[in-house]
Amino acid sequence: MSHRFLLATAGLGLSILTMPVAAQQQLNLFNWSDYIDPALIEAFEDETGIDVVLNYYNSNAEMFSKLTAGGDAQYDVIVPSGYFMPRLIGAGLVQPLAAEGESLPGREAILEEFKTPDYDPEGRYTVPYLWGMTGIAYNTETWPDPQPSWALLYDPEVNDAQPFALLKGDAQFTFGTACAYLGYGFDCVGKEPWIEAARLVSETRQRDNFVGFVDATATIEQLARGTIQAGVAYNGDLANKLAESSETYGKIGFFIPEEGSQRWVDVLAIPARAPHPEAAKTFIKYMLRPDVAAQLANYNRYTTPNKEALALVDPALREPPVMPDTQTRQRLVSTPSVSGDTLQLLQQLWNEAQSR
Ligand code: N2P
Repeated sequence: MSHRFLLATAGLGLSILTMPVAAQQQLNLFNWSDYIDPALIEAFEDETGIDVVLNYYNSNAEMFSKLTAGGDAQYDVIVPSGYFMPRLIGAGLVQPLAAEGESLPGREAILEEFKTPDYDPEGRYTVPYLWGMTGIAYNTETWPDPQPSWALLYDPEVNDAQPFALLKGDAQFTFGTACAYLGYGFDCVGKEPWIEAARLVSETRQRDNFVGFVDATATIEQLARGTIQAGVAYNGDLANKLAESSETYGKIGFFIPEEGSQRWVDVLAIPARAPHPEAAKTFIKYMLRPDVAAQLANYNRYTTPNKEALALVDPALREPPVMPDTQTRQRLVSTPSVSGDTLQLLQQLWNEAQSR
């Protein structure tokens, strides 16, 4: 029996002898890669006696397909982007965090603007984890002073020869980048803008310098290696890598295109058939603690939706480029949640855009 397990059960006295090894002593966390400080996991394990098993994904689409393939009975906590929640709720893949009319203790620490979001109006299914922005990451030696525009990816006259990538994984995301460039706004929804976006993505794919659809985290690695010169990435991922090694990542720049982009919120949720739902709630309550939320943000270089944590984070996280200035904020929109026929149309156009 591990030392940690003994500690956790010491208070239970003799009953331990008659109990099977507690089923709640494990937590299967399914998270984006490189998205939590390992020290936070260790501290949680030490404090609670719960062993954390980590599994990773790199896009909402990847997470969604694992959940529908049985992952909803395998994982205890997932970290989808907020706009993905209605799809998960609609497909019966997540469970409420608290009974109706009740709320999870610790929720009061959340900033007002994140308490009753569109994707979960009563705050029954989610607790916000971190928020950030999507933009273009590029090689500053190739483009010392680029126009901050999606044209760097979509206009062959702006970039006729340098290798570049588009974002893999989620239709709405990549169509958002195309829609913004075409003037429909990143939060475009509906047949007309999506057909145009699909056409643009499809044409772009056929350019000689298009390398492929690449996940945002991998985009940064490919930029560092020189495989690509421009792609789509998230602000904190780059900041985190820069803090790790300015030598490897120092030549990568980042901007929020002037035509607009996305501000996303990632959330904690519990899959419908999670094997350890109580451990999951213990973990979510832990993540709501201001000191823990601040450490999470400091490590990841993303912005915290936790009001009390905001006072505790590294001051650099309360300033640009991590915290957008007023001008940048005006260019940011949330991705709207779509469902039913609209979602089907989106998937169909996305499949076509990737294969035609
Ligand atoms: C993980 C970044 C994930 C944020 N490295 C995307 N919403």
